Amino acid sequence: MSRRDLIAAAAVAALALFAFVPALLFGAQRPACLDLSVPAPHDGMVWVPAGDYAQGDTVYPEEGPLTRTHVSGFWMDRHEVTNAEFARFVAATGYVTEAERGGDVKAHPGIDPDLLVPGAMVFFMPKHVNGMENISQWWRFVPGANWRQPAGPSSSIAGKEDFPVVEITHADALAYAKWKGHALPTEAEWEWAARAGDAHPGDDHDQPVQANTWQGIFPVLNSGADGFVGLAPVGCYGANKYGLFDMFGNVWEMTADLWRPHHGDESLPDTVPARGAGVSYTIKGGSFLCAPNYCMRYRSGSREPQESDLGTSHVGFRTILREKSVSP
Ligand SMILES: [Ca+2]
Repeated sequence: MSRRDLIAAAAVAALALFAFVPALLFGAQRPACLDLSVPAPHDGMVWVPAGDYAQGDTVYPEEGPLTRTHVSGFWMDRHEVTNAEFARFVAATGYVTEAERGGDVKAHPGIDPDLLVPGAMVFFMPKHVNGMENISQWWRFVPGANWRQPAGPSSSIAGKEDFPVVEITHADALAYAKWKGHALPTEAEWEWAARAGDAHPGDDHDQPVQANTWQGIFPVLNSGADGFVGLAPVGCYGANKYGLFDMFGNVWEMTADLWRPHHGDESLPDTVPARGAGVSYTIKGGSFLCAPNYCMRYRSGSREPQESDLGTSHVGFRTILREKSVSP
């Protein structure tokens, strides 16, 4: 997602009215969540062993071509970074996030100044939509939205200490990771961790049961059949074979990699300024907004670009530790 997506002209589309489907609103059952008071070994991380696999998938064009990839073993946070964890980082360092500071006009020439004030993107569920091309029907840039008040000044994270931190930018996530002595995973590392040992692509195409995704018709009807209609605390669903929670759904997760439109494209340099229009990083795993009718990206091979200095309410992150000396 980028600021320019918001102001793109909507394509003409038939008026879609989804006034009510009351039957789907019954029967939701909340799963039991991970008890974060129980300490995990290696400071909440699990070991992801080395592997070779066919990276990518075949559902959307940006997932190809399938590419043979090797990753070395690494430690990975077993759950997404929580509000409580990010608060400890901010308390220790005095760090101020980019959403709290606002965008840099030099990095976004020609953009509407209203999209550069301190703030971030917030998802709102519309009552109806006119086609699916214009994302501003369900996404808004909200002045004052940031990790402390993810839906804007009238919201807060009180009581949501175990929810994944959101409205975080790539630079914010990197700063947290460095403070911990960790790193952000590469796309290849993240995808291998999400595969959990399955070297073959395409085995995870079905909407996952053990994940916080969207049940119903995006963006107008969410039955909440998986227990949550919005974000969930981390660790509410079963872990994968490596012990990793919420790799699919809940929040998209940032990687260290600059966005490339497909695998094998080496036309971009490895290092560019972290800020600026057109600079996007790859995010993985889908979010609570992923639904079969719109965004089947609750899969290991799915990927999207995320503007480097724009926080949103459905993107978070987890960190890794490349330290062979402490591997099992
Ligand atoms: Ca996730």
